[in-house]
Amino acid sequence: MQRLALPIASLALFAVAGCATAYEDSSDQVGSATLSDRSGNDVGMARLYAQDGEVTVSVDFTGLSAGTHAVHLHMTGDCSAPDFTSAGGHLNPSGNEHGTLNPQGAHLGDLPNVEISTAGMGTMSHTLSGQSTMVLPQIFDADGTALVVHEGADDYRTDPAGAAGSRVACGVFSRM
Ligand SMILES: [Cu+2]
Ligand SMILES: [Zn+2]
Repeated sequence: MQRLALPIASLALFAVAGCATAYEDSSDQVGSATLSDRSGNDVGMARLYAQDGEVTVSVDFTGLSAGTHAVHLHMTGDCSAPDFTSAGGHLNPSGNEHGTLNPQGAHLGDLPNVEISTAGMGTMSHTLSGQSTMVLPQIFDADGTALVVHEGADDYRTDPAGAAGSRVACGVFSRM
């Protein structure tokens, strides 16, 4: 088994890397959001890609506090309030409860936690459930959509927001 395990792990790594590269193809990019913290500092960039009928959110973070942070799509593209509550609740067109570990979940806007290094860096990528023809009109609806980062981790089950604490960064998606 020991001799088999390594080549299989290598193949899995190769598959993941191949996938990430495909989504970095700028011709598939359909939107972006510049993320700002509460002091107005630039703390990263979120990009939306539409490929093979699905939508992927990829985020590069810089200058966030180290540790585990929740990341969500929030229903209103408005980061104007100092505490970012203007972005509203999670993007949830299906009327579900919050969290991938919640039997009544999840919201369309529920994304995986990101691990931020001591240097303040981190990346997160997630393919949203549903076809892009359904998902993109939800993201680019009349009042838009924001990507919000929280102070703490999402427990993936506590309705309505994963017990993730206050909002520390926010960015509004624009279409491209
Ligand atoms: Cu959130
Ligand atoms: Zn949620």
